[in-house]
Amino acid sequence: MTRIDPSPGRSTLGAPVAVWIGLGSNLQEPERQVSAAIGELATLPESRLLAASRLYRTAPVGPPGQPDYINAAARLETRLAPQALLAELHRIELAHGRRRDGTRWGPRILDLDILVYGDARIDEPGLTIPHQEMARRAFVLVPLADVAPPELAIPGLGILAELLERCERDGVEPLGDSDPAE
Ligand code: A4P
Ligand code: MG
Repeated sequence: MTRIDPSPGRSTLGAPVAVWIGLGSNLQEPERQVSAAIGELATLPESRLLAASRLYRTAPVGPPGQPDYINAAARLETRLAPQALLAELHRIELAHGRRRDGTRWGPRILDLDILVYGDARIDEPGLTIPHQEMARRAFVLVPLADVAPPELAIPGLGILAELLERCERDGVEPLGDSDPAE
């Protein structure tokens, strides 16, 4: 993995929180959408992008007939509160032209999910952390394992390596030309 150097000269005062973000797209050149979004995560306020996974081509989970997805994961540290981070992610989704039509698990230009926010367990209107479905989803866990230690404890869900062992990895393939970055 290639290390993304934290920007030099940036303040390290305070206690940033370790955060993992899941990225997904299956519309409008998904590879480009996900790669660009990773670049945009690097520009979030009060945050540093520490690592990005490979890009994975994944079979769609949800309504049939939709295109394959490109999925990835990113590791950040941030001083943004969870709701402020979510607002930043929605801003990026909107800038990519994301429109929510209410179809659950339907096709999308860009989906950015907060998977893990430190050791927080949050259940508020519009924000559930850890992301509810992640424990069962190889398209989330496999990219996450590129940028998180196997012993990562996902609050309320379990240890990453154990969740990975239990999930069905078929249909999750790294793209040949993508390079994990840490
Ligand atoms: N929300 C709540 N918690 C969070 C969180 N931790 N991070 C809220 C981000 N958002 C969170 O999401 C609905 C609302 O969830 C948001 O407004 C936010 O306030 P959405 O993205 O508009 O709706 P959705 O994505 O259709 O629903 P959901 O349940 O979030 O879907 P998922 O779980 O994201 O699944 N198959 C493959 N292969 N790869 C994929 O990436 N993605 C999905 C979507 C389905 N199938 C897929 C993939
Ligand atoms: Mg979502």
